[in-house]
Amino acid sequence: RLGRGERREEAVAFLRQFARETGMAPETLAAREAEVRAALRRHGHYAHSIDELAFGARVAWRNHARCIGRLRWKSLAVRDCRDVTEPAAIAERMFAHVAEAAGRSGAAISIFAAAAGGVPATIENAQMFQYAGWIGEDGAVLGDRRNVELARIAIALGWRPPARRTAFDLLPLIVRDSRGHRHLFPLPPGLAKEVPIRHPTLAGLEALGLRWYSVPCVTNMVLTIGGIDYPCAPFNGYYMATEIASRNLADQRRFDLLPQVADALGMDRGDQLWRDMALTELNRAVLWSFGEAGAAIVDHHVASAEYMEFARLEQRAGRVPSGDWTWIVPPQASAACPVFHLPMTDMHAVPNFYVSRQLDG
Ligand code: NRG
Repeated sequence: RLGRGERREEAVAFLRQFARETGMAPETLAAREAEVRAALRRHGHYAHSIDELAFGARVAWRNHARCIGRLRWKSLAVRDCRDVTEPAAIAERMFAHVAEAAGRSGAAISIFAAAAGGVPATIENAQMFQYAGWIGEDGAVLGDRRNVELARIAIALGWRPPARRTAFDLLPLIVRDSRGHRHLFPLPPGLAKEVPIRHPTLAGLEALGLRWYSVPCVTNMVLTIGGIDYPCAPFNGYYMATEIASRNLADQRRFDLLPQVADALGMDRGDQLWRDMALTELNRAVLWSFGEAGAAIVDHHVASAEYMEFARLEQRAGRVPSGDWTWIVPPQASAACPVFHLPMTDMHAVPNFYVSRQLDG
């Protein structure tokens, strides 16, 4: 991605930022800079120290303009997995990552090998957990429309889907090795902690049998630190309810469930605002169900308030927070959230995460 000169510039800028923000002695920085310059001259590559790696991953999160949940960027737990390179070992490590994540609410990242010369093994799925999309004989889709193709690929690679297909069939993990060959890893049973969606007061919703997995773990973004790319660096935090209720279950290109939800809740679809009512009650149901299940979740009002606090703290630290308004403003109660009224710009600062393949929310 970067030419040699650009990589050197990014590396030096990163080391200086690391030194500045961690209060490193000037001699220590000078020695490290010389070491990295020499490594880049000789190999076109250098290895981050564990502290540089952890700092770089946290700052990448802090810089990522699309994330509303950055207030706790300093607490990101960083797992150094750079010596884990075989697909089976990567799958095993990621199963452990999401199993740990289900029991705690903090954010974590597992960082596998950097791209040095060639591309190391990467994960093909956009997330650890995703529901398959099935096209029926009548052309209707069961499940997640976004994952029709991924389900086909998984089957072509030898996956045996459940005998009776449902709208919530979890797809296996697909890891691409450094030669480009794909390897399939079915999820261990019970790995995904799924939450059945019920409404606290309206009984009708439960009959739809909706559910969602509790841990969002993004597996298709590239982490870039100091000119070095980590194309396999899956991370997780926790859900904001609108991601599930206002987008995944509601979007016409995803589960497209608003009409069923409105009917199940006995709403009058002759009312001009039936969609708004269905969206609100579905958000209430997701928030309540996650809470009942003991799974971490945040609503868009709290998330917006926390983002405002993040922006304030960044300014106080003398930094300009990067923000992408079209991503930060929640798809629910937009102007009633303070972030709607906050001017934002995306500086595309590095370290950062960027999208290598498909990702739309
Ligand atoms: N919108 C996607 C998930 C994207 C990342 N969201 C998080 N990330 N909350 C979805 O599945 O709805 N995180 O690391 O917590």
